[in-house]
Amino acid sequence: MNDYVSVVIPTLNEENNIGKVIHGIRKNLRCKRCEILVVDGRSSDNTVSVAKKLGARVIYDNKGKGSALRKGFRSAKGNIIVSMDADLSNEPKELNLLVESIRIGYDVCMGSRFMVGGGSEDISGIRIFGNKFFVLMVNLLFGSKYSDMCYGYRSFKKKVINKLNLKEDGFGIETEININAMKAHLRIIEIPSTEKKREAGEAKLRTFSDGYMILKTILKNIF
Ligand SMILES: Nc1nc2c(ncn2[C@@H]2O[C@H](COP(=O)(O)OP(=O)(O)O)[C@@H](O)[C@H]2O)c(=O)[nH]1
Ligand SMILES: [Mg+2]
Repeated sequence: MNDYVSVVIPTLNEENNIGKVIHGIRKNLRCKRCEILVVDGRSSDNTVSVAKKLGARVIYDNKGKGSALRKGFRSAKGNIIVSMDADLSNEPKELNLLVESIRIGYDVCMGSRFMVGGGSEDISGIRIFGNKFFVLMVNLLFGSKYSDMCYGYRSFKKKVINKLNLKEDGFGIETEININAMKAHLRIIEIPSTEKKREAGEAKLRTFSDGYMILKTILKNIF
């Protein structure tokens, strides 16, 4: 139990959510040593001051969610890393399941909204359709058995981050992780996760343009 857990949270204008997210982590995450690492995309609101006031470490990256996550993963001090959104859509009580999956030997653990026990209050019909299409495509192309993709609530063994060879700057990052975890023959587990509705502020993902980016991510990685 000498683990050190880093919870990496990309943020862009989440001043009304980030405080509750940090409190939720503190209340629920069972760990002796942990850090909350906020990777801010140069928010124009008070996200950074709220996060700092509540004791999070803050670093900056303004190239997109994927770029922010990559920077956060590099900077994380923990041997276990959790990626979590800042909009209160990820349940902090699921944190221990994510962490435990790494403790018992998996390299990557991915929350899934489409397994028994999972769900989403925040995904539209068109995004469910797109997600299912991408999941099917990746499963056929890379021999995986994923039930979800494009969902950011995950955990990682820090040691395997380099093997994931991550390059995506935007919302293609989750898909890139799914594909490269398969290519690197990592030990992968999915666990059910319930996605709540974003509490305040606006979603940054644009269904069609980011959907196109995700498609490009899949095609790029075939070769
Ligand atoms: N640092 C950084 N974070 C971002 C960026 N875009 C989105 N995020 C964060 O990534 C998380 C997921 O974004 P969100 O808009 O909720 O996407 P959705 O849930 O897929 O609709 C949230 O914590 C956002 O604040 C960005 O360009 N930079
Ligand atoms: Mg969201």
